[in-house]
Amino acid sequence: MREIEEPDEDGLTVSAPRTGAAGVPAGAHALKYALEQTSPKRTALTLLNVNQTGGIDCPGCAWPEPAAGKRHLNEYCENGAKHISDEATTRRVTAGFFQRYSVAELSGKSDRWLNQQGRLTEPMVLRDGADHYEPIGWDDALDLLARELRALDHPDEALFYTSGRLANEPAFLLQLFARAFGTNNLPDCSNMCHESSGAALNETLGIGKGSVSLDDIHDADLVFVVGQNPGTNHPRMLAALEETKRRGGQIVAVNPLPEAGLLRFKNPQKARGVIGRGTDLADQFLQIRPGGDLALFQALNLLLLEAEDRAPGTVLDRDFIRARTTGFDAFADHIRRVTWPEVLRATGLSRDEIERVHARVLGSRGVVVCWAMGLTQHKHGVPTIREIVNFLLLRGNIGRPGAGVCPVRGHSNVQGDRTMGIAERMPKPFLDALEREFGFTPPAAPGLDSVNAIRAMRDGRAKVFVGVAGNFVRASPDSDATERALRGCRLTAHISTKLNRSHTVCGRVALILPTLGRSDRDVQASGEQFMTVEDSMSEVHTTRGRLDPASGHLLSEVSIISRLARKVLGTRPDIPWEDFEADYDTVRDRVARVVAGFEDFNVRVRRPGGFRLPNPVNRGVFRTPSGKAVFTANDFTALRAPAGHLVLQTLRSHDQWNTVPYTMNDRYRGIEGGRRVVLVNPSDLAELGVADGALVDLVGVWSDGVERRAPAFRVVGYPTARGSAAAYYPETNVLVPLDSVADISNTPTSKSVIVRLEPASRPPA
Ligand SMILES: Nc1nc2c(c(=O)[nH]1)N[C@H]1C(S)=C(S)[C@@H](COP(=O)(O)OP(=O)(O)OC[C@H]3O[C@@H](n4cnc5c(=O)[nH]c(N)nc54)[C@H](O)[C@@H]3O)O[C@H]1N2
Ligand SMILES: Nc1nc2c(c(=O)[nH]1)N[C@H]1C(S)=C(S)[C@@H](COP(=O)(O)OP(=O)(O)OC[C@H]3O[C@@H](n4cnc5c(=O)[nH]c(N)nc54)[C@H](O)[C@@H]3O)O[C@H]1N2
Ligand code: SF4
Ligand SMILES: [Mo]
Repeated sequence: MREIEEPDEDGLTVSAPRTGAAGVPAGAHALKYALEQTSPKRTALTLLNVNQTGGIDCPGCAWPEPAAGKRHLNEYCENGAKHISDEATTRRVTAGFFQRYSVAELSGKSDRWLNQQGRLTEPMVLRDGADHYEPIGWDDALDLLARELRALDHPDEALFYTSGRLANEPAFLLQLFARAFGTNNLPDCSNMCHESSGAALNETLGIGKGSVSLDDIHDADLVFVVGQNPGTNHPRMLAALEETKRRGGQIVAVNPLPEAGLLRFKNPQKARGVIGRGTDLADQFLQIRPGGDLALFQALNLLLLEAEDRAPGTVLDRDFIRARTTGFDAFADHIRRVTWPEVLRATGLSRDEIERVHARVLGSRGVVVCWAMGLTQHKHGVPTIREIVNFLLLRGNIGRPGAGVCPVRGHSNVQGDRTMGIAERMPKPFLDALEREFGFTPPAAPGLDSVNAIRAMRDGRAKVFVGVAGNFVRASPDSDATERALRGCRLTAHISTKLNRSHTVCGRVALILPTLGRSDRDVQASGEQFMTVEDSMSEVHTTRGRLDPASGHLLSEVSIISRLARKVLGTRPDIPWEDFEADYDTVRDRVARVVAGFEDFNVRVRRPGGFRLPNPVNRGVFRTPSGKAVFTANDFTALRAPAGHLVLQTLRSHDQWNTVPYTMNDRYRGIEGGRRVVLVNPSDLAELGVADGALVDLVGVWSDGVERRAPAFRVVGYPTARGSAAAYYPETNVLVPLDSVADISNTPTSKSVIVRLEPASRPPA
């Protein structure tokens, strides 16, 4: 067996951060990764099909494709190519591999090593007291899991975690099974991701989704890109922003880091982008302090109110505010109490910079605000996003062309999973529809989200953990606490495509249930199947794999969930699980009757490009209790670290997919050959008396007094905002306290961890 070795962590080289993204080098890097993982033939079979009408939906991010008919032959980005080759790899994890490595040995391997071993090929079990996983047949594996589930004192002792890789059909079946079994315990990656966006948008606009389409981005006069690194995490968003600029729009980027993709873009799909200098993207870059965005948008709102005072009737959209919103007066009173010294301290910006943005706002009719984890993973994530809604409502920038809210989603189908009912609390009309369709009463009590699921396992209230896609152990905060929680379970089971850390942190008994990926052909009793996904802009379309499955033993997620459900529930309630498994059209027929907006699902999704779910906001309809959009008054907060400390954000490198690093490089930031680095502003280093290049431990500070330490990080002087630092996730998850969560959304505050730097307690690994 070919073993993939780790490169030396101390092979680190640091060069100046890049000032632009994409272009030819990006394409070459993707192809190199693809050919390392798989054969030229498989590369061609998959890549030519990515994001084509009727092809494979890129398993990367949730950025939408252009309309059918307007696509390029290579409608994918460098990172999309890496994500798909990582799945289409020809490397295999076999029964022999598990015979060779004990679970203890696997626990000692890095996340990257585990992923590089290749695709999982057959179901494996770790029996009580055993050191090694051993093969188990599908029937026995599912019997074992079903027995443990049935033996629980209450269905709420089970947890069903999902990640946004899951397509709509298995997502719908999983929530159906969990609710028929009797629990709403459906924690998902959203809880750690865009939950703050959903919470803020539901409250203020009546729907937890973005309101814009690609055309709105193209047609906007002004686009804000806030708390987001699109050059790495949503690369084709740069093509959309380039189009905005071409049509005369402007872009304002707000970020503590001068990310390459925010500054300039060389479009690899255009000759001009390949040979030329590319497009300058951001017209203005605001290097904000972490957590300063609430203050920034409050200042912009104050400036708008004052401009309206000076020239009444010319700045605010008075008709829109009167007819379509509530809460304006209380909001305005509140904003008028915001003071500049507070704003400048919280943001680290100058008044002049903010006034220049204000001037751009006054000169723009259509404004779109885009954001991602730089806003949602802070204690004040929800109020920050509510303040952005205030900002847009003031000038009627919701529900008209070229304007609106754009939370840029992470996983390719994370939005669809929510639409299908993957959430620990779903609105009553959804549960009622399930009841009508399937003839059982879903549990009414809310279930557990991700953070509460960890607490429940820790406290012995949850005993069986089932993970469908994802890598719960590494995605979650407070790694040591999370690992202890999972080890306390009676059974942990994971439905996965590839090996990851969650398979090595086991309950008393553990199961690995290997499954088909997006790129694999899925053949069932009625023939070849396709599945469906919903992107960040509510476009629903098909995804169909073309490759021969990684092994003859793999089952699809739909098959695994349907068979498990039948074993656990028997024939009550009367749900035709066999039909669902045999023909996914029968699943979609049920979705059409349960989920609003999916009428005629099977017909409409087969049309080229699929269909867009309606967003009532774009018809001026707000499904809030008052029937109007809601202005909110949000308390002003500034995020400060105590003297001698820094605010650490945990983020993604260019070469990773969430918990899975592909290589040790982060090209745009000039970091190569190592991931245990911490980026700090040189002036802060001077103040702290720490040398650039020093080896340090990152030590977390939190009110529970527990010492959280991430050992042996190399300090890199880097132009980040003063007082802040950045290091990669998941290596730093050990530092994020379980109880440090965003108000209302309960999302871990992965972008504001208070740390100090101490001389390293051990040499580099
Ligand atoms: N290649 C690749 N693509 C991905 C992923 C991946 O891992 N790899 N993951 C996917 C997923 S699930 C998600 S959710 C998205 C994540 O997409 P992003 O949100 O772009 O991901 P992060 O790397 O977490 O980057 C957060 C950005 O916010 C900035 N930031 C941090 N704190 C603040 C703040 O207080 N204010 C402001 N204004 N900015 C701040 C950081 O400097 C950084 O640029 O990407 C998706 N796409
Ligand atoms: N500190 C810190 N923590 C974070 C974040 C952060 O910025 N900082 N970001 C958070 C965010 S935004 C997110 S979304 C979460 C991500 O958390 P998750 O979604 O749980 O993690 P992933 O790394 O995407 O999961 C990768 C695994 O998914 C499995 N997989 C891949 N494709 C498939 C498939 O088609 N089917 C099945 N069944 N399995 C598949 C593979 O086994 C792979 O190992 O992490 C969160 N955690
Ligand atoms: S932008 Fe996102 S969805 Fe599109 S090809 Fe790149 S990774 Fe895939
Ligand atoms: Mo995410």
